[in-house]
Amino acid sequence: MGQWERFLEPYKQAVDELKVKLRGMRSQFTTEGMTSPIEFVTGRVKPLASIYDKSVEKGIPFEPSDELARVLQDIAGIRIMCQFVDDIATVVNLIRQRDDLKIIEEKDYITNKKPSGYRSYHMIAEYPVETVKGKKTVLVEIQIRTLAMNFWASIEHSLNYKYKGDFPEEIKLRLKRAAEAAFQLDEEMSSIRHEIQEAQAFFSEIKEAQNPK
Ligand code: 0O2
Repeated sequence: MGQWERFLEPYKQAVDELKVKLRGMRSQFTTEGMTSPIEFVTGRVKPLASIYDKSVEKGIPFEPSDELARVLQDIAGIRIMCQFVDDIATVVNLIRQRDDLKIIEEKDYITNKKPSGYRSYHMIAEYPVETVKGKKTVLVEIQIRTLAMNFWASIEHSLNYKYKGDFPEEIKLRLKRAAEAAFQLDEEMSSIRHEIQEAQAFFSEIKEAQNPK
């Protein structure tokens, strides 16, 4: 097994475990007949090419090391998507209460959006992974955002890949406008949250009546 593969193994395990655990939270809410603040959860181990780019950007050697793991912080990444902006605070509190995650840093890019227009709530946490050689604590970055924030970020991320961060002025302007539109969408949805949730509860009752467990 290669040295990178060995180094990344606990991060892969952390991502796999946390996806199951956080998706479990969603189904617990549903089972309890409550609306879940979590819409869906994704996760990834940072690809080697991105680890390379970030190590160059941060000025650290591109090699599997404790320094790299400490500086990068997001080798293991989890993303939690919510329907409404208010759900984000609920999810943040649920995560703060967990015994298996020790939060070491929080970055609120919702109150303080990035100059690019990026909005999201980031939590950096320590997570213990049981390995055959004993316990290994790894850092995990958890990004919590609405569906609208996620839509904007994934489009901007692909364009960033294309233009390597050097956007033509026209694209920059359009992205700013799109970020504003995503913000307005979140505001509008929040204002009719009650109606939306009533309709969703109604439809899930119908579905359950049609397919009883
Ligand atoms: P990927 O491909 O998602 O892994 P720094 O950039 O060094 O000042 P830091 O500490 O590295 O900041 O992390 P930061 O900015 O808190 O969060 C980094 C991650 O947040 C990014 O990871 C993205 O996932 C996301 N992110 C931050 N800013 C933006 C943005 O302007 N647009 C988009 N689309 N995503 C953003 P990576 O490693 O850059 O990318």
